[in-house]
Amino acid sequence: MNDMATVFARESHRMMAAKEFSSGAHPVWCAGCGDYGVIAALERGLAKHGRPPHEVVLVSGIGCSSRLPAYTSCYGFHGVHGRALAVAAGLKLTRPDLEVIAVGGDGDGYSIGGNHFIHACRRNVDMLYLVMDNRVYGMTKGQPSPTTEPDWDSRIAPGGVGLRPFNPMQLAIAAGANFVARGFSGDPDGLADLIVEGIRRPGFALVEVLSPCITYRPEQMAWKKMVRQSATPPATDPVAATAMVLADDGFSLGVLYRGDCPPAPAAPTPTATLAAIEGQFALGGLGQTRAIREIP
Ligand SMILES: Cc1ncc(C[n+]2csc(CCOP(=O)(O)OP(=O)(O)O)c2C)c(N)n1
Repeated sequence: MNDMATVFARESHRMMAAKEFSSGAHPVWCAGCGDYGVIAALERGLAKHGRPPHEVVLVSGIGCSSRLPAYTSCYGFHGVHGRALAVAAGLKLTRPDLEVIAVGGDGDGYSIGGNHFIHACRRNVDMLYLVMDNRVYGMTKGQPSPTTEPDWDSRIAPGGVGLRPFNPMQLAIAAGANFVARGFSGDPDGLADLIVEGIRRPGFALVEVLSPCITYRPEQMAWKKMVRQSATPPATDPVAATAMVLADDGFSLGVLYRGDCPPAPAAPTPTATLAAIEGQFALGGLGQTRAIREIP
């Protein structure tokens, strides 16, 4: 083992403090945004989990909530709108040694990223997906999202969109996610526990967080009076879990579903060198490979 590897191995086994997961950069979020509670919970959860920041990668798309990776000391990839899960799944399958966590908003994950969401659940890739659901597109000034209530009246959608919101928990269970839980940004300790369990449970874990947008949806401040711990123990059968989720008003917190499907296997170790792979994609000039020139 070289010197750096020895340091890392030692680091992997020491107690971590939540503040070690903070980058020190001050979030640009509005004062009172629920996402402050989510990052506090994530830092506490990661400290409890015990892997050092350099072994954790946070992958996000675009949105206020998707800025989260920059506020942590973990590796981060703040990518393209709706594509966090595609990047995160690829990373986890090729680097199973890393703790991979995708984060973002309901617009990012359930609108433009909806297809990736379904297939990440279906593939059951071993990672955590933390969705900060404020039922609105915060960053782009308040458009309705797939989880917005049909009658939410706003300047951009007068009288409401009139569409039934979809239920992310139901969708995740139907598509094959192995762990489904709901947390609240106003309960960072409870959320931290859900995050730890979601990380540790093999397979795809969805932790949906009710995280109010105080700027475009100030009425969501009332959520703190509406949330409560789920009265039903977590279901282990997808049919029972679906029935439970459908009967719920969307404010029950805790683990809703714990499955036992084996996670997607890691990708085989590539045998080709990077230069050889690059060569296959080179178009013309000196980089053109024999293989490409031979294509009829
Ligand atoms: C391809 C593409 N389409 C649209 C946008 C504009 N856009 C940026 S963030 C966003 C929605 C973000 O909403 P959400 O994911 O709910 O996050 P929040 O800001 O509420 O945390 C949209 C539509 C974009 N950046 N890229």
